[in-house]
Amino acid sequence: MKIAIISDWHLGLNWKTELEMDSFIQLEEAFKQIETENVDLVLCAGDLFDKQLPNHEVYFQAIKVLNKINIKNNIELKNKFGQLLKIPMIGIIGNHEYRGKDYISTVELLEIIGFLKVIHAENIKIEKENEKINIFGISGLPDSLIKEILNKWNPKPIENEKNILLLHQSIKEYLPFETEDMLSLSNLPKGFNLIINGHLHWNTLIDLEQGKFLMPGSTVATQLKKIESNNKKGFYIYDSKKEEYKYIEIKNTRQIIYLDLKYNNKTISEIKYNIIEKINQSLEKIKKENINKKPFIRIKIKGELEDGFFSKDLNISYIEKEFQEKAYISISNKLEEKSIKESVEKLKDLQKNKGNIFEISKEIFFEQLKQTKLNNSFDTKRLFEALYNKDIEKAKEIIFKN
Ligand SMILES: [Mn+2]
Repeated sequence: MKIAIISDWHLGLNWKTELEMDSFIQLEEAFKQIETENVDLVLCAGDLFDKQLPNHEVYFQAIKVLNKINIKNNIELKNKFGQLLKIPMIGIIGNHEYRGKDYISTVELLEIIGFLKVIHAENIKIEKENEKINIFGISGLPDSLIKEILNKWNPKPIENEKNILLLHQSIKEYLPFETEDMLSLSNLPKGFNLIINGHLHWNTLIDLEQGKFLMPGSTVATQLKKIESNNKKGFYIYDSKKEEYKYIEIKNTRQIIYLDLKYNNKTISEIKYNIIEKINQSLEKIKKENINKKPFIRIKIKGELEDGFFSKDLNISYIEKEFQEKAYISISNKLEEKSIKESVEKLKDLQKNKGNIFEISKEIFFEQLKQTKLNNSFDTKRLFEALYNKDIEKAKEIIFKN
């Protein structure tokens, strides 16, 4: 059997922004490519929609895309209402659409229209020419519940047949943080030839003891994480007879570029020109790859400014405007100022030495004046005394009559 494995479409992502059609366009492109692979079955590991309750426009676009998919239902797969499906597709509910058993999820709405069969804590046998594959699946559940519910369900792979399990969970080994309850590769259910996990938006395929662990990743970039920008969006094609897997990138997806820039002792304009240069280099690279969509460029700036320069003077919106025709740019500015760093240190010292409030406030005042570079133009001590005595007229006089 030939099986397409795809996940996390996040239909309706960035709705009401310039990027609102990306999730639909990229899903349509993915299925156009899947159609050419002559697959028997499509498996989808959750998060088909971005929101629990999308608006009608999002459903409209979703149904429009799904209606165009042309994959014959040769295995005669039916939904739970006994209707033959328009697409031979089996899916699970992801955390983005999970609403509990008392409510209808977006994915179940797609099921009743005939686009897929939804499974939860159950399995279904698919047969084609003497080949039997059992598809098991469970909805994406909170970390605090998944182990307990998996234990209760206790999915049992069927001997001498192939067994595939669909999950939508966080996995310890792939995340920079972990919770006690989070599943790890070592406590995944045993005995499956293939475990497919949605939820994490980058693709991977590794060997486990008995079989494979595969994450198709999302079909659209969501959180703009660095790991997502290093992987191109796509899906897997699994040939169960040949035991072959291939990852296929979706054509013409929007590119995400992640620039981590660190500076030391640089002025604002040096930094500004360097950022512009780096953006231009990235745009050149994209041009060479013949991608005609405006990319995302996410820039993180760190490091220390030359003395006397202020982080707030880096005009981020100027850079964003400069490139608005060519890229979506988001800059996070974490530059540190030398003088502020030093004054904070000094204040810490003062506190340690138990300076009184009057002395501390005086120190803060002088430190802040120093940063404005005005402290040579008038008598700062006199100004402080005047302000301390709430004598505004006197303070004005000291500043302006110098
Ligand atoms: Mn997701």
